Amino acid sequence: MNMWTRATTLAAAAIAVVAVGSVPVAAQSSTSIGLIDQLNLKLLYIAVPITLLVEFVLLYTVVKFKNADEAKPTQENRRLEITWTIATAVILLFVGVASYGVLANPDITHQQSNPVAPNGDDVHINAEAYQWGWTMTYPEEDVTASGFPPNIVVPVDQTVYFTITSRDVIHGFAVPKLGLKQDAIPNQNNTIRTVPLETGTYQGYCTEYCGVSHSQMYFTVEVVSQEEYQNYLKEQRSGESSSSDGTSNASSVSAVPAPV
Ligand SMILES: [Cu+2]
Repeated sequence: MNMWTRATTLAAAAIAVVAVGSVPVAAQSSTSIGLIDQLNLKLLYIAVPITLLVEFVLLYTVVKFKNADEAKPTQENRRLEITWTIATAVILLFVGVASYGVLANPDITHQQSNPVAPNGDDVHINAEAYQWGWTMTYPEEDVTASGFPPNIVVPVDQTVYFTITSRDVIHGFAVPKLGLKQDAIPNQNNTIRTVPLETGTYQGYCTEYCGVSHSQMYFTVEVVSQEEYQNYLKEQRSGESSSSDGTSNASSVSAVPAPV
């Protein structure tokens, strides 16, 4: 490596550090999306310098050898070969360790069956997909999320478990802004968890093409304060007990205010 190449490499690395350093890190809306964003940023630290280095070497070669009559065969350079083998190994190891740390995190990975026994404080929601919609229930609270498409209300700063399944074909449960995504498979319960960190309304939808009304399979996740969450549960319970037909239907419990 001559002086010129060395200087170019250094410049590339410096630009990369500045570029990556100026990437704004968005506020985390949940623990899951926080982990995903952090990993993305780490991988960017690796990818940007490599991209710049390759582009600089490419341009340098094109400019330097543009008038060469014919390409000369490469001579063996053991030092260079050892360097790039070790460098590649180190980079892949870093990417592997960083990725595995996130993939294995309980806020990212899921459990096949339904062994989750949430503590008293945890919120547990069953999300059942069907052609074409979602039934969202709170099994411990005996509450069904109202609205069509349904609106799930969850408290901020508290662990929430979603147990996802399907009544018919394969669907997909996804709330991108909260970093949640999981397959909804018939006869299988996939449980994922997260801790919402910011109040607000987050759009969710089906991410597995499942028939003509696939695009209608929306739902929302509303993250509210603990107090609002308790009020929500109370309202839902009284709203459901006042419905005469007994069968709690997700679409029947709409915005009708409960009699007090
Ligand atoms: Cu679907």
